[in-house]
Amino acid sequence: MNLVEINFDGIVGPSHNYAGLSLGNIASASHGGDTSYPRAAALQGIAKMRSNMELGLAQGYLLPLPRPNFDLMRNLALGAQAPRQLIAAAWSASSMWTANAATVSPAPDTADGRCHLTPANLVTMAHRAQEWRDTKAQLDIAFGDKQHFTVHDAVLPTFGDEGAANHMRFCEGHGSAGVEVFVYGRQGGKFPARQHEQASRAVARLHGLGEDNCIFIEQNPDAIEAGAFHNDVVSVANERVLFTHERAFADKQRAYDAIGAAFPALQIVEVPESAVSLEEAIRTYLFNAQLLTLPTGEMALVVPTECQESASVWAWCEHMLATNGPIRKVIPVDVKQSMANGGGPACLRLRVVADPATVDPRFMLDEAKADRIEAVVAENWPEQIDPADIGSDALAKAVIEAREALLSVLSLDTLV
Ligand code: SUG
Repeated sequence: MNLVEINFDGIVGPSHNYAGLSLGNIASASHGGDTSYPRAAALQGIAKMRSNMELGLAQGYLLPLPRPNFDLMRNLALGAQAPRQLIAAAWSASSMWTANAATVSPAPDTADGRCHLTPANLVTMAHRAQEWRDTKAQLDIAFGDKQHFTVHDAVLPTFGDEGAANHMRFCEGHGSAGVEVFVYGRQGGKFPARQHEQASRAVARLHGLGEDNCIFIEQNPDAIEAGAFHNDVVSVANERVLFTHERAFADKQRAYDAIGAAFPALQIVEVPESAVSLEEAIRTYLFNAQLLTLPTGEMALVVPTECQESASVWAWCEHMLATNGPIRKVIPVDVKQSMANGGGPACLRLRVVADPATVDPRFMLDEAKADRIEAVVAENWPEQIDPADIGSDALAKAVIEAREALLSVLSLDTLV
């Protein structure tokens, strides 16, 4: 088995828009009502995938979900006079943030030696709660090889689950056994805590993780209050490394000790408040980075260009590179269309450790396919969407036809 990390990015859908739907997500709230540029958004995402492939890394993708969601509109009896935000929910392209598509436990960690995936119920936000069944339909195809994968149903919506965005994995190498860390929030603050502890524990049980290879840690309520609606806004892990803001966890020493006890090779790269404030980290998404192991064995951090534009964040990155730490490269990428809705490079990808030969090839990217996807996007994705356009029949038709053109080019018409 050739177990490698494959990043499955969400292709940004043709209905990408700014509706201010996510309470507690500061970018979403502050850009609500802006004009969006779906074509540019999708091209930015494809450019990021290409850039990671050029680093020599395996790349896959998941497809936009059917929008507008007429089932949801019927379910909530959404006529033309319905509240704008509810109509916008049925149009949301939020499935682009595949870090929320599912939680993934690779085969070396699980009791039955299969890779387990549980789609996230995303129950806290109406526009996201509609995603999981359609997401699962894709996971069922992409990871349909039952000898190597098990795809579960989402956990009961009583317990909010937001998927891989609140999950980290530590290991010596991606193909070796790992320790999985689930980060949950406690309700009662100004903003919703979207990840429930019981959802994390249920996912760990479903995946067959053991007492010694999974840990549950509370997120710092101050971080949620400052706008870190998922843990991946304030920390990210890869192999031995935890890259984190010092205020990410409710009790940082306990968190570091617990991870270190289960995984003694742990290396912590902590960014202190004195170097980058929590607010600046959240504004620039320094931690919503892809921390990647390059074929040379070095680690690279793929950050949004917003980091380069921030004096304190960039000074910290330069300082980090000048020291002898485990992260040897920082690579800025432009994902501004997604960032304006609170989605950085890490939100846009779901990590799956697997042998690429066991994944349905229709979900794997290569340069020729990237060319074809780009051509479909350039020809069919709306150039811009003004908030007043949401709900219009003409735009609905354009969005549906654009997605169908993509499915057809990728031989995935069964998802229509
Ligand atoms: O769920 N934004 C997404 C961003 C998800 C980011 N994902 C991770 N951190 N992994 C969310 O809040 C905004 C949609 C709008 O307002 O139109 C939105 O859904």
